Amino acid sequence: MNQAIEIKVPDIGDFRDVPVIELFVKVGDLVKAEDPLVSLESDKATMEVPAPHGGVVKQIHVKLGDAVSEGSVLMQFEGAGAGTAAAEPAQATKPSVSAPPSPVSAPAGLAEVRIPDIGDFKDIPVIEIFVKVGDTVRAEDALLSLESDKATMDVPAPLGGVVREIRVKVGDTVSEGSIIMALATGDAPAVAATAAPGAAPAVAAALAAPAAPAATAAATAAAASGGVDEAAFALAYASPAVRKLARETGVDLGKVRGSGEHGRILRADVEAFARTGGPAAPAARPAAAPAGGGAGLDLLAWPKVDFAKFGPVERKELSRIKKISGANLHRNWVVIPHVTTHDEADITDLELFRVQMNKELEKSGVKISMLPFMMKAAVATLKAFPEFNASLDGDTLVLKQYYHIGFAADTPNGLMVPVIRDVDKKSIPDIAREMGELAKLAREGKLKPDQMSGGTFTISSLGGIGGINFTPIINAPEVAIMGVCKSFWKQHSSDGKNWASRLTLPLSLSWDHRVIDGAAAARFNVHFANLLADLRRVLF
Ligand code: CAO
Repeated sequence: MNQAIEIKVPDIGDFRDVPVIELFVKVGDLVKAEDPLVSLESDKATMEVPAPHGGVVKQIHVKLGDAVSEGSVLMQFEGAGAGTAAAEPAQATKPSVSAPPSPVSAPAGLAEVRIPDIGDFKDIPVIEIFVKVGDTVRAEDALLSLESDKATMDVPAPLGGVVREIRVKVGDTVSEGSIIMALATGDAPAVAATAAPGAAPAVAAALAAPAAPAATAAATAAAASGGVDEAAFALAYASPAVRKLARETGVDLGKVRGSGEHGRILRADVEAFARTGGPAAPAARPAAAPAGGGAGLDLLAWPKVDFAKFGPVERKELSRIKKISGANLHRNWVVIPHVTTHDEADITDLELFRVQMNKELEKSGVKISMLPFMMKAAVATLKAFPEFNASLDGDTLVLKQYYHIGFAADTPNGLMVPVIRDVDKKSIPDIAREMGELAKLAREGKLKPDQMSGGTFTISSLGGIGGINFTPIINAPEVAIMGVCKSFWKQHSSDGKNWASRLTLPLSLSWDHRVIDGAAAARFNVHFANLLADLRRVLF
């Protein structure tokens, strides 16, 4: 006898009130055991609830956006299978995500690990993979390492399991949401589904999407669509069910623009793509960005010299950070019309004040160098010259109303630029303390992406080392950078008659001539120098 049976949300670990983001079935659909029914997505994980058994969908009790928890009734089934099977799902999803740093998608025993929120970073290369297929990992174990031009980041396992599949290789680039590997969790078998007697069908289904068995569909699709980019397919932000659908319908997932939250590709996106056969319109490129092929400079080839002909040499590969930051510096130098304006600030009084302040703070353990004062002076100057606290977006200038100041830090791995947020709201000792902490993290290679992003202006201080002037390279998309060298004593006179020795700080402001004019840059420096000469105007 056919009878209706309620399908409930299985055990989903500690998650509560998780929104339904996708419904894979409608009333009247005939589903098989383990077919995905709905997708739930919290801020940390995406979970597909599979059918515990086959049946016909009689009623659906949830709609997109509804928040559900373990035990919430999702739908009712009717069918022969429904009457006999247990009400509990065959294999409840158990993400057991205690403090998951990266989002997972867990279709009944198989968790797809994605790149977590890594700030504004995009297309970051994978530089190392710490695990191989078959390895057992615990939650928080490092899975792989990414390296941007500014930081190296380890991506930890969001939950424990056995590595079933690795979807990336060293050198691939990834962004937030890219799927990097699949972990067999809970009771799921550790070996390939086909070789494991009793492997959960959902596991097999999930694996079938990217694995070889789908080759026929993929090959047909490739022929029809001009070839599937497997690397882009593997990294697309989509659930296993959607990936499977893409394979079945011959859609190259890498070309589909996701309409879901954070660009997640939904079933409807794949269906629409399959219908129209074309990719969604490409995102508009900001006009300020350089053309992909560069400026097409027709330059002489780089000279190839056998240096060993002239004397002994040693070859040493550039560090990874240097290689990446070098590429960024090169782009910024070539694309931005840099001009550097030099000036000097009289910091005689400020230095006395700084020394006095350090005496008073001796017991607190905070030591204040010239840099925190320069940060404060920079903010006050940026407020007076807002176009320096801006970025170009095509023909539009985006004027920022916050003051996050980056500072260049010299580290054994290369140059890093940590950012101190809301400098306008912080005291000098607070800035000094935070700067010390960030500089330490930078030297240890432990800066997090959000500690290096969002800067609006940068100060590059070589004052602790030496130099008279230099040309700092603008840290795009910022439009100006203040370079500072070592202070020195200089005879100064304002009338040519009375002379005095003044401690003088050399300033080198590089600015983007597309945004800033020479007169504004000279005024900026004068304003900045005047503030340092009388910092009471900034501090009080
Ligand atoms: N003139 C004279 N002395 C200065 C000075 C200046 N402009 N700036 C700093 N000093 C002094 C400090 O007071 C300190 O003196 P004491 O040891 O006697 O107290 C000493 O130089 C060392 O300072 P510091 O470098 O430790 O501290 P800081 O706050 O000035 O700088 C940091 C911190 C992280 C910016 C710095 O250590 C650093 O890495 N600088 C290099 C940045 C760089 O590479 N820039 C080039 C990038 S290319 O565009």
